[in-house]
This record gives sequence, C-alpha cells and structure tokens, in this order.
Amino acid sequence: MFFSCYNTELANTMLEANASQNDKDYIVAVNWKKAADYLAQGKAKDMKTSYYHNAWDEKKSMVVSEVINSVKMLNPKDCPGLIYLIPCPKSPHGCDVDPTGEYICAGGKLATVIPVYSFTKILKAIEQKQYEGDIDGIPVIKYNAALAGEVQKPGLGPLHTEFDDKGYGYTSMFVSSEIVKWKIGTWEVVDRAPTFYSIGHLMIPGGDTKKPFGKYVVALNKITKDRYLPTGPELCQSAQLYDISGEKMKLLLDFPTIGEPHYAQGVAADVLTKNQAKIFKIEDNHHQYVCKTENDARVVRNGNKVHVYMTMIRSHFAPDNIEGVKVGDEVYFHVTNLEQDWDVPHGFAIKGNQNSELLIMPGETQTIKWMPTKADVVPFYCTDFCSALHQEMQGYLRVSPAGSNVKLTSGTGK
Ligand SMILES: [Cu+2]
Repeated sequence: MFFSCYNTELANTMLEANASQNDKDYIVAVNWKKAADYLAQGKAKDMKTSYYHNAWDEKKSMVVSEVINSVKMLNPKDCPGLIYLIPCPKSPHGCDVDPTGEYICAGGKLATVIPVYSFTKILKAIEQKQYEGDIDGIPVIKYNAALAGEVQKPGLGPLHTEFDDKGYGYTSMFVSSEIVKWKIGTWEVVDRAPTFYSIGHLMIPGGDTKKPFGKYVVALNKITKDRYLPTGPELCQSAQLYDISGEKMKLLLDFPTIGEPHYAQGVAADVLTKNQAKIFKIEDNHHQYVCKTENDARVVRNGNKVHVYMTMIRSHFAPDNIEGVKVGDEVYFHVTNLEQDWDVPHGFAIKGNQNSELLIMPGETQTIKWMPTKADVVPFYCTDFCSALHQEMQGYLRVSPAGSNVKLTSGTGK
C-alpha cells in the first residue's frame, strides 16, 4: 500500500513556504499483510483516543453511532519490514498504482519530473538493504534503487495519475492546467490536452483497477473563470469529458459541477443497471417506529411526548388531521413512506419547525421532532415532487393552549 507524505520539514507555521524547503519528501510503502501478522502476534499497543464509529443499518434505515475509546497502534520500531520511506520530489500529492501493479507513480506538486517507482525494484532494494538511513526507525530506500523512470518535462504541478488499458498514464497538471499523457516504460510524453481550468483530480472509468475501460477521461477542475455565465460571487465549478480512445485526446463535453470536484470513480453503465434495486419491500423495514399499513397509523401520548406514527403514499398522509397536541408538548413524527417502487421518495415538513425536514425513500421510516410554540393550526406537507397531486399532499395539526383538555384524536376524515 502506497501513499504520499509531505512536510518532512515538520513545519508548523507558514506551511506554504516552510513545508516546501526540502528537495524531496517521501512515498510511504506499507506491507499491510505484515501489519495483519504483527496484529495477530499481539504486537499492537492500545492507544487512548476518542472517535465515532458510524454504521448504516440497512434494515432499520438508520445510522448507529458508537464512541470508541482506543485504537490499536503498531510502532515501526517493534515491527521490522512493516513500513518504508522512498524519497520523492517535491511535496508529493497523489500516489497511484498502474493496472499491472508494477509501477507506482507520484505527483509532486512542486516537482519538475514525475517519478515512477518499480515494485520489483523496491522489493529488491529492501532485500539488499539499499537504504540511505532511517527516520524514527523507518528505513529510507535509496531513490535510484526504487526508481523505474522519470517522466521528463511533464508540465507544472503534477497531482494525480490515472491509467488506460493500453499502457499509458494520464497525469493532471494543476498549474499548467492540462492533462498529460505519457507512456509506461519509455516515460515519454505523447500528448497534452488543455483543461479549463486548473485540474485537480481526473478519472478514467476503471482507471484504478486492473482492467481500466480506457475510453474516456473526466477532468475535475477547480476553477471555472470564463467557462459559464457569471452567476455569483463564486462561479460553479467545471468538469470536462475527453475521448482517449485514439492517439490524441479529444474534448467532448464541458459540464458544470459543484465545488470542489474531488476524487471520483466511474464504471460502465451496465454495472449499475444490472444491479439496480427496483422494489423496496415494506416487509424488510425493521425500523423501530415503522408503520406498515395505513391502518396502523396512530397518535400516542406519553406524558408531554406525543408520538405520531404516520404513513405517506401518493398523494396523502395518514393521519392528515391531528387534534389535542398542546403547547409544551414534544411531538415526534415517525413517518413511513409506503411506496415500494424505486424513485418515489416523499418529503415531510411542518410549518415553523426549527429543526429540518425529512426526505424519505420508498419503504423507509424516519423520525423528526417538532415543538409547538403557540395555539395554532399548523400545516404539514410533502416537500418532494411525487405526483400530479403533490401539492394536495398535506394535512393539519391543531395546537391547543398549554393545560387544555382537548382529547388527542387523529384520522383522515369519515
Ligand atoms: Cu409526496
């Protein structure tokens, strides 16, 4: 596993200048199989920390958060062969592996070349201990011992590299604002295409896998400038699609996107269309506040807490009339979307809620809290266009004064 590391200067002020002084920083190579072995051997130490582990429960359609107070840490000093540093010019950013797994390419933001390392040579250098020293017990492999070649004069500000299926690398050049195509093995630049402007990431569908699709590259640009009409203090950002099936890259399409376009993955369309879930069965909903049919819809008081078990389906809520909620109550709407067909979400908002609104996917349940502040008749409504009668998808809740004895009732009329 390879990643880039910069600020070998250990600067902590004015990083733009102070972290850019050394001629080389490092690529970090981690043997993750060895890491698993050392973990199994009990070499890891527990380190105190605090973080949230958040996991999505598909059956309950909600997130479960767990606070974890320690993490396992392997110290390189106790774990020989776990981790190595490889010098890399200069303030490296992206670190990408080619489809064969042999070449590791690093984009140094301030570098004048793109270094490409050989996996075979790295293994050999480790075997022969071709080190130029160590940092905190981590051996530093000699630059030339790991290097396969350098792409010369690629442009300015290389960041990330994607690969096609024909033996070429495509590197984004932030400063000179272009994609540069180069050949694996000879390291020569064979084509350049300008981007508009300041490309950060780029994406070839499958470009990070063993089998890139290799027909297109998408440039994810940071800056738009004159590409679209000037509609705000900040302009929308820009992406561009290029055909890379021939020798020369060809610009096919500009499209606006929201900032800032970052990492992306692409796959052939049928990978999605073949696997698209189209029915979301209500029986599979195990949310604790689910309401599986309209007949189960109800309103329950528990002290000053009122729980509204509500359903929604084109184009009404059940219940859509609620009486007997009082000022001082806390109202919880547990809303189930009874639709099971894909692409039929409904929204739920109640007027004046100082919380949020809900967007509920087919077959799902979500909860929102609302605190009435005055005696009133308050509308609630669907906020996601769902049918021709979407606008009619609404209901009313009457709030009585604090201490009133209006009975809690609900329904959809007689
Ligand atoms: Cu709706």
